[in-house]
Amino acid sequence: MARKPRRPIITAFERSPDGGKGLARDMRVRWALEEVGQPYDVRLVSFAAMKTPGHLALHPFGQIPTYEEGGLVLFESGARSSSAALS
Ligand SMILES: N[C@@H](CCC(=O)N[C@@H](CS)C(=O)NCC(=O)O)C(=O)O
Repeated sequence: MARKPRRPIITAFERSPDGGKGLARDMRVRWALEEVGQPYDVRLVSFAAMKTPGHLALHPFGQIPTYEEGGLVLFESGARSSSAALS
């Protein structure tokens, strides 16, 4: 039986300081994933939620974006974008 491909999840601001004009660093990851045609889901997080243990387990600086794919967790947008470009 074929396994269903895992759909990555990225995090982004629930409310961004710029009013959601796409200036936060999740844009780098979104752009890279869109370029390679990789579908993904987005989990929106509040500033308070970013500082909770649950989010800090994904991102030690309590920031966005994070990237989860199966058991893999990345928190540096440049690293994730480069990885997408090379895959
Ligand atoms: N070097 C990190 C920087 C991440 C970063 O600066 N995230 C900002 C949004 S663009 C953030 O979460 N700021 C909220 C905070 O620091 O509390 C990356 O490129 O992923």
